[in-house]
Amino acid sequence: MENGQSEATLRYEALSVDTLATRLGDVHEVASRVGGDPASWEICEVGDGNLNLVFIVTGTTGSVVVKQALPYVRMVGESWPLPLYRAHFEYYALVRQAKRAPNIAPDVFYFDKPQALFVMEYLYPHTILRRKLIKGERVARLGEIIGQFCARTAFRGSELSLPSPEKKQDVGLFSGNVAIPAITESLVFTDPYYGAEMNHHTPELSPVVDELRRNARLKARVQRLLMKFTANTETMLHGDLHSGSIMATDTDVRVIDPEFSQYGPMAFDLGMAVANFLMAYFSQPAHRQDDELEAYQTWILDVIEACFTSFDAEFRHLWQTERTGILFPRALFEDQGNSADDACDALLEEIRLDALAYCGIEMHRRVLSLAHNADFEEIEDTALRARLEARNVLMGQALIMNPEAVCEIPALIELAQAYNRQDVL
Ligand code: SR1
Ligand code: MG
Repeated sequence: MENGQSEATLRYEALSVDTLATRLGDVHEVASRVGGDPASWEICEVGDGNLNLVFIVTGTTGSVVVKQALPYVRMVGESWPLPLYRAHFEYYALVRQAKRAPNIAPDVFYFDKPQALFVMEYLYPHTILRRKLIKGERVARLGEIIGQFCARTAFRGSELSLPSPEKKQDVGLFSGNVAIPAITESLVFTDPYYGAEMNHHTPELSPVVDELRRNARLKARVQRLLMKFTANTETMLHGDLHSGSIMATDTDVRVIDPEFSQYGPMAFDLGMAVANFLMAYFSQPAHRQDDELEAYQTWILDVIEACFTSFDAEFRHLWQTERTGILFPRALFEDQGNSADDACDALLEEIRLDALAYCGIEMHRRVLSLAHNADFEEIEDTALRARLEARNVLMGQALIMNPEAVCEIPALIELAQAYNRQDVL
């Protein structure tokens, strides 16, 4: 059974900076880390995400982060209710990630199920990667670590590795988290491709958007990918691996916020992460002076290449060393004198093609659907913003329609460079 208090404890109540110390002051896992008199704790609400409350709590000996779900979507308000139980799944995901990809997710110290809250490690001096990319800061081994994280969680959460009953039970558990996949299914896969109510986009981008939405072959292809997404329980995903879900220093990389975790296709997280690197790449002309633009954009492309290369290398390593599940068993291959290397190559190619297509969809939804990203959104000159977004939208379309053309990573990099030179608006 998962850790947590009984349902009989206090009724849910949203925390505030005024009530947090009283409510959590006598919780040993919190008080022992924060230190001092709870009445003197420094408490700030820092949630800048779309859904939850997030507090940093500091005392005489340290700091912790408290995250609590609200019964509605924070960015929209009470008109969009969202079940509190989603926080339980975020906690379950953090616990699983800690085992599957050690030292990347924050440590969790305390979980209160009825209050839909958990308390975790305060990452310091880490900052949100998206802000670093907008500022033009570099992070050592960024692509390598994200690729490794995606490979480890994909492989170790699947029946390539896990005992089948354990994995199937977990799929059963996560299938209770129905509200979260529904958001991804509409906001990511569907809304960008028609005039959905909550959508918005830069006005000057309209000619590109209108043409995209008239492309029936594109919409059919995205729906096939959605079908795969809804029907596929290959592994436990992070589910929202954008650059706001990554915190970093110049030399350390951590992945936070698996609040959109669900079982799904192995390629999904890799595709999302790369999409966010590509959006950082395309938005750079608005954030950098000419003298540093090219070098910084080249660094982002190197991050993308490293991400794919390290995903492949780590997946192959796990294939050799941890293939203990029911899939591709050694009994069928090595024990019969057959190599399983070709099977691994073929699977990796399929994952890469799907990742490229999911990448294209994420590139679309962040400029066309509800939840945009700051990389583009903070560009005040809307004509410039639209020009850069157009490159991003068109490359996204190419990735969805013909991922095979850029299955080799150097070709993907060349395609990004070609769109980066292209002016459609
Ligand atoms: C209503 S939530 C909107 C988006 O924010 C999160 O970051 C997810 O990406 C979700 O799709
Ligand atoms: Mg988030």
